[in-house]
Amino acid sequence: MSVERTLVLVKPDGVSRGLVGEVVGRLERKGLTLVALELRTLQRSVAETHYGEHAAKPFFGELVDFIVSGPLVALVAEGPRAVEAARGLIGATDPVKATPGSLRGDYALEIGQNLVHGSDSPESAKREIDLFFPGLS
Ligand code: RTP
Ligand code: MG
Repeated sequence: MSVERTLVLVKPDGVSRGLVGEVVGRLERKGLTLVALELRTLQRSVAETHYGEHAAKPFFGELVDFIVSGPLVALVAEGPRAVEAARGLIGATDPVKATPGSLRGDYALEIGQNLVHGSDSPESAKREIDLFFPGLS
């Protein structure tokens, strides 16, 4: 089984609602290992690079405004198939459709404030980890 690393963000809504421990705890209890973790407020340019694949979408401006609106927790988690494992814990993009038991399914209602980000592929994980924690991918 190949060991992977993935980038997870507890978005500003998760930090302001006091859900950092819940997110980190679920990752840890699943068996993923924390490799890096930091509270930081993103520069707009970093947010635009991170979400660059969505630059042409109508919600891009709101997405960037939201992700820079306050401190977030960025972390790198490691484990077998870590990318897929973290996405499973996080749940579907639309929190109303996310399975109860997932983080978004349990704690969010709005697609624009869906609590957590997780890399969507090993290639995205490498790009995102290089952006947030150079040298750790
Ligand atoms: P994320 O990148 O934040 O982990 O979310 P995701 O993979 O589940 O979803 P993605 O397609 O990458 O979309 C990134 C974020 O953009 C917002 N979004 N809004 N209004 C809309 O239709 C819409 N679609 C996506 C969400 O906040 C989503 O997390
Ligand atoms: Mg995504």
